[in-house]
Amino acid sequence: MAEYNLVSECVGLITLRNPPVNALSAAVRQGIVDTVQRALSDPNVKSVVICGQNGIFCGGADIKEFGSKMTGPPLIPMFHAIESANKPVVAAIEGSALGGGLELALGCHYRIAHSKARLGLPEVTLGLLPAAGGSQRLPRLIGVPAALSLITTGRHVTAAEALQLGIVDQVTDHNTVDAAVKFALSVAGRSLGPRRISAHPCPQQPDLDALFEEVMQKVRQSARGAIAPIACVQAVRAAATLPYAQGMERERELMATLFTSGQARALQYCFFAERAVGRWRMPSGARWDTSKPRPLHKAAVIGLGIMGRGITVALAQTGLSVIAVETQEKQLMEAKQAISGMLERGAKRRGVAPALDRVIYSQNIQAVADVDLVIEAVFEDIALKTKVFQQLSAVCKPGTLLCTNTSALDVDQLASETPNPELVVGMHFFAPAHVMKLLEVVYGPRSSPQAVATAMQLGKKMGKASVAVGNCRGFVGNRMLKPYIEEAFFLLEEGATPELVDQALEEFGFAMGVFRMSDLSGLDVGWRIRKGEGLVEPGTASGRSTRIRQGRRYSPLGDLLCEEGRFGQKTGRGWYQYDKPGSRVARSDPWLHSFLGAYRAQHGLVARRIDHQEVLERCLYALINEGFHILDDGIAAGPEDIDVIYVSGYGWPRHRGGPMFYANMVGLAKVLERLEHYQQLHPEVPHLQPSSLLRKLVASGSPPIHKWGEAIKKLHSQL
Ligand code: 3H9
Repeated sequence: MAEYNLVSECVGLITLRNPPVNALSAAVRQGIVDTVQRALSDPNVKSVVICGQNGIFCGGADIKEFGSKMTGPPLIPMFHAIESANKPVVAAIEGSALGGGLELALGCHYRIAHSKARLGLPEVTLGLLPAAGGSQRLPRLIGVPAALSLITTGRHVTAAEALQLGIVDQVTDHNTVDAAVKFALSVAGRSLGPRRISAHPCPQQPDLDALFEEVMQKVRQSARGAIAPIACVQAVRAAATLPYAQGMERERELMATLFTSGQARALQYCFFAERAVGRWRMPSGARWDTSKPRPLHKAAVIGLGIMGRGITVALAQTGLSVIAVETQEKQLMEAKQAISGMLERGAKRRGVAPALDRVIYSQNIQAVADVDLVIEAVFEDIALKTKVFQQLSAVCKPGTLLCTNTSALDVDQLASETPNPELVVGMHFFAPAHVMKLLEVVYGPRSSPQAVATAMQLGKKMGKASVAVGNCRGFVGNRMLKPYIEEAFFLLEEGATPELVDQALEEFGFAMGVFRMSDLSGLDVGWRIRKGEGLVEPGTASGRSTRIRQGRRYSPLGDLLCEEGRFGQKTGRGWYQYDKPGSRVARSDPWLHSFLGAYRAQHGLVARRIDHQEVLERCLYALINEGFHILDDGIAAGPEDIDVIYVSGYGWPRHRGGPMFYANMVGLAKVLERLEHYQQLHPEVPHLQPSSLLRKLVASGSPPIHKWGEAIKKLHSQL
């Protein structure tokens, strides 16, 4: 709703009231219509100020209303009524003015922002475009190139940038409403014609066609199949080339297509999933966030390899003091140089001073005695990590949280090496740790809720999508990746090429196909893990290797490449070839193709034609099937947790919502049918065996994804 007050005797003050972000729900829209009418018809009122309660102007249209039938007054006529008012209307922007919130402000005649405010049109991130006139007004106000940059990316700008761009008229460090009321008084009675943005054409832009062509090309490339960014360019083009009324019609048409699209549903699902995961429930539905996180002032990182360095930077950037420990002097000096460089570059990008003095370097583990939290990031070896944990237990003050950065090892086993297993959690960072968005917080059966709450809050402070997951081999992300990669290997055996598999996955929207990704992260990583699992047989290179190991189909292709010294980008050769070690441009390698031919001949395999559909079904459904196992095992609290992990850490295209959302969109019955089909063809591949949860969900009528939680609980209670 909206509240109305008369202030300074002649200013009508309208306050949006809809916590927490004053979203434009039906009640708020009705409130604005009513209060604007009241202010305009009151002869005592000379000008009007619109603000939001609780330090936030407006977070835009109410996204929760999108799925249901529209009630209440629509936005567009409401903004027109404000713009055509005969008294000046001033927006007082505190906190955020986003989406419909900024569109409301653009309908006003003047905009005053607090210096800490952020403004933007993020609709594209929800699979939409600013369709309450934003795509038509913003280019008219700030010019086509700047509007394209904001609308196609959804980027938020600071008040200072908004002032520079001409979005706001004034920035204040003081009380924004007071400043806006003062401003409103000063402009009372002035002619409003020049302030009505819709009445102006866009500022002149030379060579408009070339500009749009270039932008469209760039947007298509980065959109990776998402349709909203393209519609955003088309809408701005309409603003630049058509009269306002026709431009609005084009905006409406484009929005109509987007609004009901599967992509918009997927992106809006991601928005809510990220927030739900932040509340990190237990699989049972119980919530742990009632447990108060511990205050953290001082942290330590043990082991300064690539991961340890990134973690040190991430910690220092959140404002913590960090003791960075590496036992070898040479490595310590190298790490110091690398960490300082990363901190300096990061600070330059963010326009702040580098936090160099927040990091203290030491060769001695005793230096961590008084820290509140330690993140161990030594080499991925359980014996080594065990030793470090034993040392830490002896050195650290009572109550210090002990976290292990592991991608697969048993967190509970490490916890059992300490006298206080409740203080142990896993923090699975992704390289580079100061850049990558995802953090899996792994709780063992004995981790205390407070320890997990503290790790989750630390992740949030680092700006990460933090997801609490249970303890199992590979946790959630890597456990699901295993069948995905194995299917890709099997497809090569059966006749596919790395190029074909990668193309299918990249057309689906992955940032990188499985083989390009494997070349980037290093083939030796998986080789080492498979060796640890006893899967790699000696003599593989001689061709004597078997393709059934530990009772199931196994492809030794990755091992064979490693035996050839082909570790991927770092050696200049892997599934592709590179101009030089470290180069990023993957080129087809004729050697690899003849190697695959020879391998198939050696094993009596006849290459067959494999199409993109089969690549997607086998790789993605195998991954999704593992996701259902994970839900069944209670390792992830819900499908949202899995989806956030895949979208923020594994390059899954956000506009497809994550693997579990995708399964829901494709239809659970179809996923089950295809898994059964492939399982019949490949009975020696256990990961194609449909999970019992998937079967049960299909048998119970394939409930929509938001009802899976209920269904899972019911299924478990029937056991
Ligand atoms: C639009 O405007 C379309 C128009 O162009 C025209 C259409 C015709 N609606 O993020 P937080 C909830 S599209 C409903 O944790 P923060 C959110 O779910 C919209 N609910 O807080 C959460 O709920 P819960 C374009 C919303 O302080 C709670 O508020 N606008 C909305 O970290 C707190 O959210 C956007 O895309 C909403 N619009 O960040 C802006 N926004 O507590 C989306 C939030 O139950 N919003 N909620 O989990 C944001 O970016 C951030 O929420 C914001 C605050 C920066 C505002």
